[in-house]
Order: sequence, then structure tokens, then C-alpha cells
Amino acid sequence: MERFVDAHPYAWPYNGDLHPGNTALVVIDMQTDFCGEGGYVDKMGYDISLTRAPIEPLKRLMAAMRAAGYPVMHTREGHRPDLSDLPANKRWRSRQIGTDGVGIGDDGPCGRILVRGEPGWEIIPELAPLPGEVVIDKPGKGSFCATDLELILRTRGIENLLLAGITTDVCVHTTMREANDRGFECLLLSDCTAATDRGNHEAALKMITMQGGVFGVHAPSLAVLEAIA
Ligand code: C5J
Repeated sequence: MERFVDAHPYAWPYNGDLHPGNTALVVIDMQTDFCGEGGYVDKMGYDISLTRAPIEPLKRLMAAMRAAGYPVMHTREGHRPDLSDLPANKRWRSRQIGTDGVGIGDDGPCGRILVRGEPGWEIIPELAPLPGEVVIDKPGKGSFCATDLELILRTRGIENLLLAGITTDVCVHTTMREANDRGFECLLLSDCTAATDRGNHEAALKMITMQGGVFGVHAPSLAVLEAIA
């Protein structure tokens, strides 16, 4: 049976082959550092109500996808405590934002910023992975760079990716582009993603719709819930 999500700019997936055996939800970087009080994004001075907006729709979507048997995977951006995987330019840039010169790897209100094992680096409790769910630790913005995500997806026969999380214009878009280039059929969830700037979120959605869906499609979670019901 063919199954499609009502998405933009085309009904997704392109071939109507959508089932729990070939489709995964990837929830990107829903960590305190990106949406919690005292985390990296908060400390940089951005409005965390924007990056917290996906939490409720994501909770509903994750519950429905788990109930329907779809795999749910998670990513966390972060660095080794010795910072051996933190490029010097990434650290330098992160120290330019805000007033205190504190950036990635330095002490902040939620522990060392974006360092693995620190409180700010943890996925927020509302969206915590269930035991057995795949969690990918990534040092960069994309989820495929320097990780075993592609190997895990290929091993499980995953062809379609539903992408959620934060931020739309940075880690979610980078992951979508990486996945698209690897041949995965991608859908970005418009209400389960957010950016630190509303305009960037909208622009990131628009970019997807160019050239007939240059990286895939976007759709609200309701459209996915209807398709998998
Ligand atoms: C950023 C992310 N924005 N998860 N990371 O630095 O989008």
C-alpha cells in the first residue's frame, strides 16, 4: 500500500514507500545548551522561547511514531572533555558572542558549554531518549560528519528520514543536506524545528522547496500524524 505525507513541494516520500521498516525520526540536538535556561543559546542572548517551541509538538509526534513502531533516533552536539575534537575557529567564534568572552568548552551556568557529560549538553528531560533508542554524539553541525549515523541507518534499511529538532538553519539543515546527498529521502518537520531567529526558520523552509524540493520537503507534524495513523 502506498502512503504519502501531504508535504511541500511534493507528497512525500516520492515513491509512497513509507513504513516503520524504512523510515526513522531523527531528533536533533534538543539539549539544554540549545533550549534551556542558562544554556549556550540563552547565554548568547537569543530568545529561548523560539527554540523551546518544538517541544510540545515533538512530544506528541515522538509518542505517535513510537506507538506505530517507527524508530526514533537522537543526536547531541558536543565535544570531548579534553576538547581534542573542537576546532580552534569554532571555539574562537563562540567566544565572540555575548558579553563575557565565554564560549564552547568554558564554564557556564550549566557546566562546560557543549562538553559531553555536562548538564547543559544533556537532552532535555521532556524529550529524553528511551532505553535502546539510537543516540548519536556529533562534534559538528551535521549529524553525518565524524559519526556512525550512516552505517546505522544503512544497516537498518532506513531510506526515509523525518528531521526534527534545533536549530532549523544550522544543525537540522546541515543534516538534511548531508542526508540528501547520501540518497536519503528527507522531510523536515516545520513545527518540530526552530531557529534562534524566526526569519531564518522561514528562510530554511523556503530553501527546501526550490528546484522541485532540492533537499526534500517540509510538512507540519499533523500531516505526518495523519499519514501514519
Ligand atoms: C548550533 C545547532 N546552532 N544544534 N547548533 O550551533 O543548530
